[in-house]
Amino acid sequence: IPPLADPSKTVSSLVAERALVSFPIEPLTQFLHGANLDPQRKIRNLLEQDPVFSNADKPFLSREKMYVRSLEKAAKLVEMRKKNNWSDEDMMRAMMMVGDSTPQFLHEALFIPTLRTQLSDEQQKIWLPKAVNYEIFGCYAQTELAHGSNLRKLETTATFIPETDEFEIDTPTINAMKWWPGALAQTSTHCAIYARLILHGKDYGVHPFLLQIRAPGTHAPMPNIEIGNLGNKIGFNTIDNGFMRVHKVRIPREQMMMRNSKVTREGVYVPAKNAKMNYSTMVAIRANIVKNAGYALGQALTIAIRYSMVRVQGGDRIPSQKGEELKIIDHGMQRFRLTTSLALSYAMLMTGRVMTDLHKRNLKNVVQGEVGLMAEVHATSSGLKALTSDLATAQMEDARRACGGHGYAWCGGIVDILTTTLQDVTVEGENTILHLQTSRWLLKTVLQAKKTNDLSMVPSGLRSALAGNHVIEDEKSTIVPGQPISGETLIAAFWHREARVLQEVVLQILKDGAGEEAMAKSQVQMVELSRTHGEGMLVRNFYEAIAQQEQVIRNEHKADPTKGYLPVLKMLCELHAIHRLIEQSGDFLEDGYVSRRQLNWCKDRRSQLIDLLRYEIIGLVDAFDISDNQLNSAIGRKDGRVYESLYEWAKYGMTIMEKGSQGGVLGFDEVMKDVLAEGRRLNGVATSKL
Ligand code: 6QA
Ligand code: FAD
Repeated sequence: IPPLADPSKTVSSLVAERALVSFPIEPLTQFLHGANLDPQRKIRNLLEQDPVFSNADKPFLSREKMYVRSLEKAAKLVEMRKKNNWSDEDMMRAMMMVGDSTPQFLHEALFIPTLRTQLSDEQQKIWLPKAVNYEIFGCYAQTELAHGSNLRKLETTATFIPETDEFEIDTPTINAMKWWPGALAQTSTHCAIYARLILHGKDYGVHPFLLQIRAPGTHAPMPNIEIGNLGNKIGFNTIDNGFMRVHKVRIPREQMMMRNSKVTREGVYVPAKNAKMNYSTMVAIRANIVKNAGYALGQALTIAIRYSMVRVQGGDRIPSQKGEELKIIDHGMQRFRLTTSLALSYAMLMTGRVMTDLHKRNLKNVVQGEVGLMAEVHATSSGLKALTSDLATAQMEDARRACGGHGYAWCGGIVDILTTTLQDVTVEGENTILHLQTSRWLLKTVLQAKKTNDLSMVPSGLRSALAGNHVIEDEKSTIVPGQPISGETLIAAFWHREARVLQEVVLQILKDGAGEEAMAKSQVQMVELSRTHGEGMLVRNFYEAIAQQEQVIRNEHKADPTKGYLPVLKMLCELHAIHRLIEQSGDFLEDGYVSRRQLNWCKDRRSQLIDLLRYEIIGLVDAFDISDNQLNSAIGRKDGRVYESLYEWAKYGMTIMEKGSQGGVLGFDEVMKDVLAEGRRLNGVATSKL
């Protein structure tokens, strides 16, 4: 956003709001970011000193210029990495701090991890240094024009040619051409290409290979490779998503990625311990999407909540207002929308951590050839990726609407983050497909437990919910009017709901014969099952994160956990669980787990919590620690100087628009002059007289 004069000034309403927050912000920021915080801030300081990382011009650029600008940022990051000796993790941090997407993301987050998890140690010695030093730049080419979700039906082939010890890569039909890969159209020199392995006429299914696609020096496509750009998308337009046709291109056998499955010089196939090891990049990105969902929503809410404390509109007829208008945050509906979304973003952040830890544990195992955790990690990351990307994008859109007209403007800042994040419901597996994966795993686990009479695989909360009679009479209820509702009660409610949905799906599927046919028939219920599973995890992980932090504050920080941010987080957590229960109350009410009267008490408690949190929410968003350059928002800036900033932004836009017509008014000389002159002529006014 264009800078303003007198940068130390903050509008008085935000100063007053911040003064009312009950806890110091920094310890909460430290809790949210953990060990990442210091390196993150160090890197951000470096970035923000360099004008190349300013995002002010982004909305005014053509798509071509946007792409080149993002490459300039990427090139600078590469330079900085070398100069500052950044690790892979530092580079990921830097990319997240840029506040813009660059094609480098595909190289760093998809291509290099694919090399690390799919290349053998010997192959890594050759290829990793090239990739890490940017001698080559890569992308992930899996999806085809006609197939993306169902990987078993990809058509690209890699046929072994024993005579020359090579593979021949081919996209035999138009449908088979690679379609969608980011950084494929212009940026990459190489790609990880997923193709069916054909050995002596036999099809061994989809495997990864390394393919050079552009020539060194000229960057022209290699012979027999046709590459193109897919054009504009809803967002993410700094990235060159592309297509590629490959006509019988030979690569050495050693360019099959052979960490997991192998083909020997004799053409013998050595299978991986688990064929799904080929898919580990997808699992990693799904886990990453879960990790980032709460943060992306937090970014939109930082904008919407700050703006709602500066914007004043309506309410002047309320007698106590004595003719003064209200800050829009003080309209009940605005506060309700934004506070419940904020609770969700925190719940997702807590779950993101659990997902990251689980994924890291699995990755360490997989690289060493241990596959025991894979199915669980695949199921957990699939359902959570689907749930969190759905919820985050829906609530971001709601936050955008909550900013009225200025939310629709690009310079409001939510449009860019929303349209970038919208891809997350599609990429790495369309959300429905992924929910179905989670449900399959849940159903299998429960059916297996039932068959063997061994319930140890079934989580204990679910076990007791499956076994118990959960009708709670009002007089025995742990939901009491005007009182906090305990974590145990709310967690048990979510287990109960999941158990009920699970039982319904199991019964239906058993009735229909328990095979693929039955599951295909029950897709709607299966997606519901995965969602209920994920919703329960969001609630449990939030409570568990708070309980753990309470111990850390007491034992490690030697401080009092009843002071500071923790009591506020507890309210936020309770609000999250109660709000999600009310939002889906049909499921909880149906067989009496929660009575209608108890539901009304829940609603009262929700309102109470939203009121209690009224003067905390600015602290809760400031604690995300998102800089103004990352937000790139005229209305969400930390100093609250919304109207000055909107005006500066529009003036800046005008200078760019006017440049187009060499000092005149863009469009007038080229088009409007004649249209207006013709109008005047028709009205009988001589143009020459004017
Ligand atoms: P099945 P089968 P059982 O947003 C970010 C952004 O980045 C942009 C990057 C975007 C990059 C991409 S890359 C392309 C991603 N493509 C997909 C395809 C989705 N489809 C699939 C599979 O086909 C499945 C998972 C649907 C599986 O299909 O069951 O067939 O393959 O499976 C048999 C059994 O194996 C189990 N299984 C499957 N996968 C795994 C697994 N088990 C462990 N690990 C796995 N990975 C499966 O459950 C089956 O089990 O038999 O027991 O039921 O035969 O038909 O994946 O995703 O889009 O950019 C940035 C800027 C943002 C981030 O920040
Ligand atoms: P489809 O499967 O055609 O989905 C269409 C609809 O059919 C969906 O509603 C889906 O739920 C439904 N459907 C399909 N099958 C079933 C089923 N069995 N049961 C129930 N419903 C079903 N790919 C790469 O390889 N590399 C990349 O870098 C890459 N980047 C991308 C970036 C963007 C911005 C986008 C949009 C896509 C990218 N992709 C990439 C491709 C992406 O991974 C796929 O588009 C995605 O996996 C969805 O697959 P699809 O397009 O085949 O959808």
